[in-house]
Amino acid sequence: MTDHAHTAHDPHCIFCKITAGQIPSRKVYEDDELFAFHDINPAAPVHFLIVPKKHMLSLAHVTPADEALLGRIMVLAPKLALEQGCNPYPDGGFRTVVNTGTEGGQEVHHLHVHVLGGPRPWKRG
Ligand code: DGP
Repeated sequence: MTDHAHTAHDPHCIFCKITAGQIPSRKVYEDDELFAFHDINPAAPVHFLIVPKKHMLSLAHVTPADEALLGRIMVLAPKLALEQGCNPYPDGGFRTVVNTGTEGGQEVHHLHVHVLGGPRPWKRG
């Protein structure tokens, strides 16, 4: 089944396997559309990823039909950041990162938003 520009599930995609429970992860959050889990290689004391369950390759592939879904990710990020132990704004806070394409540093080609936070220094950043 296809949903405009995207595929519901790519059986070869590691993040599709994670959201489907076929590969274990440390889950942070799940609803009908979104899944969040801890990064396997954390670059900060708090480092998790928020992904859409449907397979979307990257931020370069989104369409206006994705506006609500992307908005939901951005509204969810600060809520989960606090729940996962990031300190509150303004002295705490968190970083959100979306790597897009090879030159953008994207290694997993399923759209994901990194949320990083916690006391510094961080491993990267
Ligand atoms: P990016 O470079 O933006 O595509 O980041 C991909 C991130 O995904 C990277 O920080 C490591 C993480 N990652 C890759 N494979 C797995 C996995 O199997 N499980 C988890 N939890 N994270 C993964």
